Amino acid sequence: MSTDAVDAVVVGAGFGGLYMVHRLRQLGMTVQGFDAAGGVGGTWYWNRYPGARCDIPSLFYSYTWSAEVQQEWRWSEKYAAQPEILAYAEFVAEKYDLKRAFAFETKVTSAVWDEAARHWTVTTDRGHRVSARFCIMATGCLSMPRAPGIPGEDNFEGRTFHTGTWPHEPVTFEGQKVAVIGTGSSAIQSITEIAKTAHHVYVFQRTPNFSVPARNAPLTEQDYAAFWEQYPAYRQMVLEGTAGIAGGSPFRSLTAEQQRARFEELWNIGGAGYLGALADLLTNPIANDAAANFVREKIRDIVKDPDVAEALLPDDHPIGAKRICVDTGYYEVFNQENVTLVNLRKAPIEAITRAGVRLQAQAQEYPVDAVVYATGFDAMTGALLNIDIRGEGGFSLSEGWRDGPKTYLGLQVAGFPNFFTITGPGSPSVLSNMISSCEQHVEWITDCLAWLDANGVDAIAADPQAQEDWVRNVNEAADQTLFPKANSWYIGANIPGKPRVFMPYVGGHYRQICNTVAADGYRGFRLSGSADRASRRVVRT
Ligand code: NA7
Repeated sequence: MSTDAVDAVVVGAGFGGLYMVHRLRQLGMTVQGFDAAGGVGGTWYWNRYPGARCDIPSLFYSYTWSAEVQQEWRWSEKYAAQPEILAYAEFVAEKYDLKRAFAFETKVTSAVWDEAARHWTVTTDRGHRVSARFCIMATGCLSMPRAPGIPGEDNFEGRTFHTGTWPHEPVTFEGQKVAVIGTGSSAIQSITEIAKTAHHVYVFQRTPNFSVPARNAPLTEQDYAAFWEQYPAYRQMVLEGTAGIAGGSPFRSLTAEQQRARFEELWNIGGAGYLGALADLLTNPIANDAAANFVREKIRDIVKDPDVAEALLPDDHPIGAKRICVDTGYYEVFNQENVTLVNLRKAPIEAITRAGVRLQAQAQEYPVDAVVYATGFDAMTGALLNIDIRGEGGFSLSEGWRDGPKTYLGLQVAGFPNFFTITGPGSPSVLSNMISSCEQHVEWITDCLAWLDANGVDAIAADPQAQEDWVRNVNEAADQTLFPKANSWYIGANIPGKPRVFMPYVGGHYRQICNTVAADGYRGFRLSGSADRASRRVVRT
């Protein structure tokens, strides 16, 4: 097998990988990208289920690194739907000729650090073998769909779907009976769409979730004008690392009436901004209860059948400690004749049968034409650990992360030189605006690579002690909040046997910490070797 040589391999053609390729090229590096998908877009390539939509406003879920893209692209709605976000990724990829860097429909199977040669050897399921000085993982946080592992899944004779790997061809549920398994964000978005045409939708709920109305709407000229007016201040907040941080007052500084007015105001505005109702909503259990009770009241108001309403009330986690869902008519859909909530707390699913879904104990069966698994992802670490990644001494990442992921700043792993993770565990990632976080990591990595060359440094890897300190910091930050109180995918609780470690960094000032580390000559990183690397660039013909 011949080995192709480049300066850097980038795994993933989502928003992180696309921008990374662009910046590497600007450094004059040769790049080989890989993606299992047939095109760019990452999570937005795969999640084509009905109703798939971003839960961050489109104007903010946009790249800021290209003034041309900002001027030329126009979002049609406050919260863009999946096809529009995918079109945006394609627009950027075309504009900057980024697709050329990628081999699509190609899964990376291994990445192995060659100690002597000081480079990574990356192999794929299509026979590529590429050597690269840098290996950059832009593999996404929600890119490894999780099959629920219910007995009999293969026996079902109807159509089966997973929201995270939705087919490209049009899917119709017109006149059909459909089972949707799960009530997370993907289910909550898809149920309302599927119920528009299906004969009947059975919603199999194990754990109720909090959802707030999106109040989506077309974007107007005035919306754009208002956005550009506040843009410099927003950009400043992004750079200071304070964008998206709750701006409300603390619970105790408000009277009960004022609290209620605040909840009502944000409920009416719509969106996940509800969690910013109080400054201490995610740290103070009493404040959290008040915000949660307000939503429970809304559910009782909206859902006409009191038994169904009761079953929909989230009761096992603080609001926001699991990712809050943002919906369009979710609770209302249970007032439709053609939607039934199946409460799995009364009787769990025993098996998928040839004809549908059978519950335990009750021996009740729901015959359906289609089953939609909206059962989530092996989040944050799943895609990385699906690749055989080996660093110094052949040590594998899966061995190193057996008790949970360990990184320094969510950017690097001790023992894995010149290996970077964009929005890796231990960085704000899924608890931030993912596009902003991708940009920040890409820019930090770009600066780092330029600095290595400028200083004649061959390789960089996290120092084990700095990594331990950072992991402790990530845990301590989480312990100051209510996040660890939920069995969420943030903590790996949705995957049987996955170590329970809170993965995103919620301590604040993250961007400044990364900048200071760099300004201090990459404090906490081990720098090794010295070579005139810039003149040893891999040139591709
Ligand atoms: P989530 O939020 O992980 O939701 C998965 C849902 O599937 C959740 O309600 C689970 O219930 C349910 N589930 C999983 N396995 C089963 C079985 N075996 N039986 C019944 N129900 C099951 O994934 P999503 O795709 O909705 O959203 C992921 C993120 O994407 C979201 O947070 C946004 O950031 C975008 P459980 O709670 O485990 O009882």
